[in-house]
Amino acid sequence: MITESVRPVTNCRVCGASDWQDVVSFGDVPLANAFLEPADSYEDEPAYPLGVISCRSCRLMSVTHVVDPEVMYRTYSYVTSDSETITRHMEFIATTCGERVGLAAGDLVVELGSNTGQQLAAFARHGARVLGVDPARNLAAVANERGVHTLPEFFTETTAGDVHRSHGRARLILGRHVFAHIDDLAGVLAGVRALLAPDGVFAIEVPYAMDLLEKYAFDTIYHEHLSYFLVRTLDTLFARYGLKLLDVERLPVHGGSLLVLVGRPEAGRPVTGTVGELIAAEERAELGSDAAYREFARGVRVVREELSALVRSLLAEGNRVAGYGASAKGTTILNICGLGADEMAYCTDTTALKQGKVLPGTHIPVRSPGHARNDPPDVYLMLAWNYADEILRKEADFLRSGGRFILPFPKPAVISADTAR
Ligand code: DWN
Ligand code: ZN
Repeated sequence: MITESVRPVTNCRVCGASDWQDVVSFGDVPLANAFLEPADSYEDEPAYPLGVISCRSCRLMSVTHVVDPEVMYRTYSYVTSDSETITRHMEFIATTCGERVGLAAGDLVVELGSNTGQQLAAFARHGARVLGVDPARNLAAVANERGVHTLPEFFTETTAGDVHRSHGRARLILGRHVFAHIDDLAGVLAGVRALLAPDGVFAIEVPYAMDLLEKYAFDTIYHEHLSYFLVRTLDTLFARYGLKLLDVERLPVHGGSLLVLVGRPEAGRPVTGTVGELIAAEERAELGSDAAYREFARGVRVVREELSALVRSLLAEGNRVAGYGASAKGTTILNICGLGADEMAYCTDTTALKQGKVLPGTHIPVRSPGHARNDPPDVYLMLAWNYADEILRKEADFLRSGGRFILPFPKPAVISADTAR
């Protein structure tokens, strides 16, 4: 463990309480996106404690330890996917948020964690003025090259003030799969208040804790994901920091997410019925009680054991197994299930930045789809299962020639040409 870059969570970042229920603990695990160059030895590879706790007061689920964001994000390997699923989703976000905010041509849209600028490019096509803010210098450079102006910074109150002075107020501030990565929620929300137009909307997309709990999808647990939110927790959070939760929508993207719209209370935008409906569903599922999290921990133990046993039995039958998608989630699965380079031939991934490297912790080599096509395994462990439909369509030939996929959640299952949807 590298002690100077990590600190244990003490007080809840949403409500300030410190009465935590221990949920799961995975020991020391390397960072999910810290891909390595192939080497003879990986002795110095950093690993940090990984586990989840639940705040008994507001039911935020949090990782047990926070790793310095400078370590995790200044150079980043995850490039927003250009898959059909995500391309369609980004168009949906641009249309839906545009309509809900009532965006007019020339209105400013600012995105936190804007990666290489794909989402903002969709807003620009709809006529918005766009500005990205992303701490990953390598990705901000790519976004700037494609013409999406991007500041290589963390979004803080200071950054927000600078953007306000240089660009004016934003009618939409967007954070897709970045809000759950932020420790200083007070600072970021102060920045949002400083930059948001009086009738503006702050829209975020976060993994939904209900999906995590229902599917036992423990692979979404890694150091980048500091928070797993329920709607009731988000409601508490925004009220605490002078904002108002306006709308929530469950979306299938990234294995189960919430699109959350937030505004200034004084703007008088209406609150939709889905907010109360989802809070009521969370109450019905008794997500305020310790029992729900004990049940999650039990399910995680079962999936972990079954998945590991399934891969090992396929190997014992003489099959060659490889990973499909060197996702951050995949790093968690492989490390937590103890599946390494002895078990997995390689991991295929479309991201050029990842190809030729090895996965954190397990040191499984990452290969391009071209390599995978020329040297296919018998079975793929689907590590990007959130794109399962798209991948099964794309890999119809692999399935037709007898190849199989393992889908990990909610119960590990083998998919062949006969069973593929
Ligand atoms: O929150 C986060 C989410 C949104 O993105 C980040 N903390 C990190 C990242 O998580 P992830 O790596 O688990 O995300 P994805 O989008 O599920 O990653 C899929 C991986 O699989 C990418 O590396 C691309 C790859 N892929 C592939 O090789 N072939 C994906 C598809 C669809 C494919 O057909
Ligand atoms: Zn709390």
